[in-house]
Amino acid sequence: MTSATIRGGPAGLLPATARGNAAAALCVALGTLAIGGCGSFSSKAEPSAGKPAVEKAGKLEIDANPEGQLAYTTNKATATPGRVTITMKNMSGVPHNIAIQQGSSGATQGPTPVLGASKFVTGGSASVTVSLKPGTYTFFCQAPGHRAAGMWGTLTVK
Ligand SMILES: [Cu+2]
Repeated sequence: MTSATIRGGPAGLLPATARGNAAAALCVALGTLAIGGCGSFSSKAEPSAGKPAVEKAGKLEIDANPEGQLAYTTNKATATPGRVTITMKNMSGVPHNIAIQQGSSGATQGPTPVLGASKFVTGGSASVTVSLKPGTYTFFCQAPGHRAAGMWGTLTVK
């Protein structure tokens, strides 16, 4: 792994940067024709930032990107301590779920326990109920590669 990482690291990063620059240049060139179409070229390693999801009466809704991007519609959620049912609507054709992990290790899973997970769904909704104490949690999709691609966010309980 280490030798592959050393050889592949810089070589693997350069094309991604080049693609990003090309995409950005294309966005500038087509700016007047494709307004709003360029946001999706932002880094895939970061979760999408939308309006934070807020728990109400024990229910929290965190939806999957409806166009099939590997992201939820927000990367932030808040809840009060206690039982919370998290529902994910996924209207895309890409199967996703939503899982809740203690702590925050970003785009990688890390060692902290996964407290619960919904079933995978496409074209509908799935939910998971967990009991949460005050603290920081991560919500993420368990489909291989999705969290690494940015399908995760931070749930703050207080
Ligand atoms: Cu997913």
